[in-house]
Amino acid sequence: MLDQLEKLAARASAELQKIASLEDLEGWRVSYLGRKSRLIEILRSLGDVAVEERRELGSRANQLKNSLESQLSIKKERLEQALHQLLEHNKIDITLPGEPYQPGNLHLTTKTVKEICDIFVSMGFQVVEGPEVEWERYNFEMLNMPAGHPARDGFATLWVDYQTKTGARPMLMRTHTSPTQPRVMEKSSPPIRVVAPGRVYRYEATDATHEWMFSQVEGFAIDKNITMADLKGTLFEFARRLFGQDRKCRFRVDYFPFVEPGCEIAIDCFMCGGKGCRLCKESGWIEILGAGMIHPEVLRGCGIDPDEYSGFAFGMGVERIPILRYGIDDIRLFYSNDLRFLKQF
Ligand code: FA5
Repeated sequence: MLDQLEKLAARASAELQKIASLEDLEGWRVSYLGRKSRLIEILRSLGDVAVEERRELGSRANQLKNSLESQLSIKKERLEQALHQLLEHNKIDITLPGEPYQPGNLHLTTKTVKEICDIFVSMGFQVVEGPEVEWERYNFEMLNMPAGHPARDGFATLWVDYQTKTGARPMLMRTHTSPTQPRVMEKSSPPIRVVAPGRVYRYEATDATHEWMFSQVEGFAIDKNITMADLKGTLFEFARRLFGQDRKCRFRVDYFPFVEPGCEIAIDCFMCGGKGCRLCKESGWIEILGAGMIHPEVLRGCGIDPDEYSGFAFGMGVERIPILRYGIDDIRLFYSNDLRFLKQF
């Protein structure tokens, strides 16, 4: 028994040295000095021990109990001191004034894209995104604009400096969001109803209504028996929801190689009320989107049979919508990072 006590003393002291937290110290106390600990058990059972042995064992057990108790209180004091120092060191003065911070807000373009997409989502369209650095194949060829097609000139292109082994340079900054059409068509089959927002790039001189980088939202629907009436109904409903019933919409024939027939929608100029001004280039109208029935060749090129399916597509300039709504007279304000402008929306 005496031998057991000595081993217990050695183990308890060794363990105590390793303890680094008050929680662990409490655990140590319970196992060596708690009611169910071996030491207390020995003390409790002294009555059953032979008289000759009892005195020595009792005195050693009590000695050990006192020693462990004093080691415990020294350790506790040290740990509390260390904790106190740590808290003092990291003390936060909550009475000091806070650092002022400027709350941010979403960019006007981001908000508008979200609003446009929400309208189409409520009509059953799904939102997808395509890459901004695009292959010539998707941006032009699969949209019925093979190399040398004159319509390519309308999309003043920023080419990426990347050359294939054969010397071709097929990579570009997408000039419109229409490449999402072949990308989606290749991977899925009708019925398809998709809107695809994103940034596009054009190598062109900037003015009040033209930027070299701007945003578009593409939309297209492909199914059996889709007609021009579906396109018109969808876009008029969209324009009414976005601009209200009062704004006038003009639906006019236009040409894009990837649709047949093609059209454009314009909204009457808010600034001059349709009389003609700098913003609308004296026309009274601001064009917001191009659209049409997807060309059968485009469908066929993506593995969709044009005798069975038809579809409509549209692509709108995002910035032109807040321009119309809030009377912003220069598109260049959007990306010149002037917080006085951006914080208004
Ligand atoms: C296109 O980009 C076609 N991909 C649209 C389309 C899609 C037609 C599907 C048919 C079917 P366009 O180049 O016209 O078309 O551009 C579409 C819209 O983007 C324009 O109506 C205009 O609102 C906006 N936009 C065009 N160029 C600029 C520019 N430089 N800065 C700001 N917005 C522009």
